[in-house]
Amino acid sequence: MKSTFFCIDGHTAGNPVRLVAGGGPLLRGADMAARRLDFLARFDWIRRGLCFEPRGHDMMSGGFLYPPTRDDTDIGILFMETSGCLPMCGHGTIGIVTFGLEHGLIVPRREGALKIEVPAGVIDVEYARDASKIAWVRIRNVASYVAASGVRVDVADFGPLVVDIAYGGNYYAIIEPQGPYKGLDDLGASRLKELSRAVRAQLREICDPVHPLDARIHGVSHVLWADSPRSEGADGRNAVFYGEAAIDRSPCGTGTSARLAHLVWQGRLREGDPFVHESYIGSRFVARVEGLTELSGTPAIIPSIQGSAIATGFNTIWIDPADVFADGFSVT
Ligand code: PYC
Repeated sequence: MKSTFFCIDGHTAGNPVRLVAGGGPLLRGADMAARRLDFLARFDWIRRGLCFEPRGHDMMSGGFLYPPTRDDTDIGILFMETSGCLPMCGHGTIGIVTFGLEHGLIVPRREGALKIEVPAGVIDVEYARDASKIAWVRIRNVASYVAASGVRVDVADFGPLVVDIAYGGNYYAIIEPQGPYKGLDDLGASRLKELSRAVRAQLREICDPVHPLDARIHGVSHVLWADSPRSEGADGRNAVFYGEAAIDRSPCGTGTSARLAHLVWQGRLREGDPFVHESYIGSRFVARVEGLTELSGTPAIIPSIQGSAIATGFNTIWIDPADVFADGFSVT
């Protein structure tokens, strides 16, 4: 029997967000982290079917709303994308909150503010309405920190790179311009994807960063290529690789959080500093180092990310087990 999902599709700063507003499964688990594992164990076919071709594409990303497991939170979010179910997703949160509020799926206890449970922890969210629309969403993200620095990889047909690893809700390999990496414009999207796959594969053999407070969160999943800004008023630019073939069209919320932690660690940003981050396609998030903290003795920061999302339509999608491509596919 086919399974039907009622989705609100749209994008945050150009990167897709598919909010599954109906048809999501009931999950077991005492918190969103446990529910994430339950989803992956029993319902990952839904993610694959909704994210990969022919119903999705390499960049497809989104999530489900769930009742929270804690009295002090308004709602829970489970993220999905082609790379799996992320502990946290910034552009996804901005999109899901926007579409959820605009369509009455999220009812805030206090107008303008939400406390949201995600697999990586609890995040505070602020937003502003503009008539029936949500003008912007600001996330006060989970504590972000530098997990490793100076990791050397040698990429065939490219050269050696020194990579730092930082956490912003997911673990990022951060690569700054150096030696063979002259900047984003020198490479282009296809080459970035090829190189990212090679960098991530090598890193996964060398190290497995583990979250100091939650061992369920571990491993480098994303690769962030940093660069100087292209347009006036921006402080930096990046291209974030995820899954097997995606370059984030948004500046990437968790990537920006990791980058902020990295820049604070380097002494290039301080508490209170804003940071306007440009994406590969030139869209922007406004970020800020909201505070300094620590994670089991490791210095960390609390970043915020602000951006906006646009809903593009309703999408009723079914997955029919008789479809030879029910499980989706990707062409890399
Ligand atoms: O915005 O955090 C983000 C994100 C993760 C992967 C793609 N976007």
